[in-house]
Amino acid sequence: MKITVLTLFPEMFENFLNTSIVGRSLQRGLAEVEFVQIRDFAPGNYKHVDDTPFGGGSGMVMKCQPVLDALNSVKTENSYTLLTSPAGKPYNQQKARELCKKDHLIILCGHYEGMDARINDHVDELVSIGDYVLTGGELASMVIIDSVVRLLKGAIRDTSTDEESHENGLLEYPQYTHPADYNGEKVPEVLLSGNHAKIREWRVMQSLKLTKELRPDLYEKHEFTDEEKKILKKYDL
Ligand code: 6GU
Repeated sequence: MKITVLTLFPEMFENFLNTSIVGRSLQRGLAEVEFVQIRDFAPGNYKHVDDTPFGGGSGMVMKCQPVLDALNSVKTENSYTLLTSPAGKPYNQQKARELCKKDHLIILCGHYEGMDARINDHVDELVSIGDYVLTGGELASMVIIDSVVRLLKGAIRDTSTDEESHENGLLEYPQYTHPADYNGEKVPEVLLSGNHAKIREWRVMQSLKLTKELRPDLYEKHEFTDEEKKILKKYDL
């Protein structure tokens, strides 16, 4: 997969792209990330990429010309284009699963107080990573890249994404490692039992219980499997 990031601040990505799972995956060639400096497409000596908003108001707005010339310099019929925006569609694990199948992902990082709205019609979708405001789309773009690259075949062990939070619409069950007794705080007995059926049941029960408590919004939408229904009944959740 190829990922092209259009930004005014490519240097923000440096450590991120060289570290941990993402760094290793890029080194192994599972994905390639390239940058396009939007400012390179601004004319003249001043290289202005933004201007004052029509109708007045505070702040500056990014101009169509440098942004769309930058975008058109890399777009092909194989590209899927995202614009990061606090007004975008909420990003989630399902979207990450969709994006990891694309050949060429282009992420246009919104910046300053806003973008000329005519830019919206030149991308496939606007995405937001949550209900808060960032100064720019670079952090959002890194969130998207991280969540997509780790899903590429060979990035991590195939099985390790299956039971994660959000993969099945629920939060993950709690995990523990050695020691079994940490200053009197004990690991749940069932996990030491070696009884795999019991352990599985406990994990599903915990996953359901935690999701109901902490994320009633997810719990409400969840379509319960037969196994989950049985466990809900048994534990009176
Ligand atoms: Cl994608 N961009 C910006 N600037 N702020 C955000 C966001 C994106 N998602 C949440 N807040």
